[in-house]
Amino acid sequence: MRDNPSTALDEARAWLRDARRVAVLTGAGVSAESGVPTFRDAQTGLWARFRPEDLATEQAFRRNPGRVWDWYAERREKLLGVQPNAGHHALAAFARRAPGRLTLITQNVDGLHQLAGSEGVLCLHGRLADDRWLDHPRPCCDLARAVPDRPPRCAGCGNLVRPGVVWFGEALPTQALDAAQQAVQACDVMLVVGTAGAVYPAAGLAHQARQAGARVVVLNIGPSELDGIAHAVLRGPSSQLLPALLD
Ligand code: BJW
Repeated sequence: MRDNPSTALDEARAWLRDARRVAVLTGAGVSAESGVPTFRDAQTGLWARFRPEDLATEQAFRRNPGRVWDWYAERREKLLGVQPNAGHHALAAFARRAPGRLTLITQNVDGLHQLAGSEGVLCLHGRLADDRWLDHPRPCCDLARAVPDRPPRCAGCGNLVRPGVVWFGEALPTQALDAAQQAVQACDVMLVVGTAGAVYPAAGLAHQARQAGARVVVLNIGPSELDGIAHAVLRGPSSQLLPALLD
């Protein structure tokens, strides 16, 4: 594993130049410089202030739907004023220059990759902006006609609306996960950017890429749980590292 800054950057750039297929897995760190809080950063991460088992599980929502709805509503509102940063833009520009070469897989629910112009983003943990029904929808359930409340509900059967994100203990969207697995099996280089690498199955994608023979490059401002399997670790903010690597 190389982590001498300039050597590792040069080496990773050379791997990318020669790569036919590139997979990128992003996490909350990519959006940190846009002002979106991460989850596990010691001072500023959401899990430093809130307990995930009180907010990011289906059981928590069933126990206290108003509290969970309000927490997500506040995060949705804050997102309205947020813009993609140079890291999001570098990924979108790379994909535009070489269509079909890059698969962008994200754990982020903030929609900033899409706002930067990335297409076909595989959203493993859903989207904060989306709503869906808590229980299997009956014919009376129509999201557009839900009774506004905290949370909104179906006037017919009382089914509750929940945020369209993936909580702990829930399955990831099958299509996105299948496509992500195919992309990491087929890539020559995998970039793992701004993620602690602590949440599975997303973090397992980097292991799969390595086992399939890809070069794995971690880009992170601090240590991550995936450093140990990386061929190169680039330390720094993703808003600087991604343009330096991809432009
Ligand atoms: C910067 C930076 C800058 C900062 N530049 N870098 C195997 C082993 C152990 C446990 C499990 C396992 N398999 C499954 C599990 C259980 C569980 C899990 O992983 N638990 C672990 C935490 C122990 N996984 C699940 O429950 C998943 N589901 C599942 O497995 O289902 C199985 C099933 C199958 C079939 C039927 C039913 C079930 C679901 C996981 C869902 C995760 N959801 C969340 C919340 C989303 C909603 C919301 O937003 O509220 O997703 S949790 C949270 O963590 C969020 C994130 O997407 C995810 C990952 O976080 P991320 O992106 O890595 O952020 P941070 O904050 O952790 O790290 C930020 C990084 O950025 C840091 O490294 C910084 O240094 C860095 N950084 N500034 C560069 N400027």
